[in-house]
Amino acid sequence: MRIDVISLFPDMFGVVRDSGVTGRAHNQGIWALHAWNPRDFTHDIHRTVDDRPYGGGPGMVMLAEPLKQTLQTIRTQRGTTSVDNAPVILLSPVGKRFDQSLAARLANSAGAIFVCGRYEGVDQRFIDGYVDEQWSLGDFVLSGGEIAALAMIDAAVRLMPGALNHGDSSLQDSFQDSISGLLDSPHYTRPELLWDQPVPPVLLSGNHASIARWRREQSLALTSKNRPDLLEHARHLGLLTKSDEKFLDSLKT
Ligand code: 4HQ
Repeated sequence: MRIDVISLFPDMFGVVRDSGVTGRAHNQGIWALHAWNPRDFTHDIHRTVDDRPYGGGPGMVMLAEPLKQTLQTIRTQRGTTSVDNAPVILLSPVGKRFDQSLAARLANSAGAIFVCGRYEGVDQRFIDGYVDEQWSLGDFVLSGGEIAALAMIDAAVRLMPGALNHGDSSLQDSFQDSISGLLDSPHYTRPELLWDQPVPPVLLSGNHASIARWRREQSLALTSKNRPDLLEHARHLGLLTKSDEKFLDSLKT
């Protein structure tokens, strides 16, 4: 997979290229990252990338022309023909909310070209003419699209075959389950007694059925408390057993 990003701060993408799971996957050639600065595609003495908004108002708007020039260079390098129809994705709070299914879609694709805006946003004519999709990290305002793009790249790359240490897809499965179904249960490691708090004894019992039931109940209780929307969704999909419902009932009393 090849990811291109257009950003006034291309150095920010060193984080996913060089560290952790995504860094190792990059070194293994599982994915490639190319970061482009639209300032390098300006032609005026001040290397201008923004200007004042028509109609007035605060802040500045990113110029369409340097973004278009950057995109044309990327398209030439990627090869406009054949299988490479990488979508141009703008990070924006007005976009479709990013989730695990979009991460999986990206992970299973040949890649994407992410456009990271700064200031108040991007000239709408660039969006109308060149952007295929708009994705949002969530209902909050960032200073730029970079941190949203970094989060999305991380979520996608870790799903690619070979990216995780835990070879098989077991980790991915539990993650998928926890997102589409219930929140993950708590984890414990050594020591057995820490700050006067013991590890829940069931986890030391060696009884795998009891452990599975305990984890399930922890997930149910946590999801009920923090994400009742996910619990309702899981119920709607028929993912809750009679035993689950009985346990949830017992929480109410
Ligand atoms: N932005 N999810 C870039 C965001 C955002 C989000 C605000 C995008 C600023 C210039 N991006 N503009 N939320 O808050 O993706």
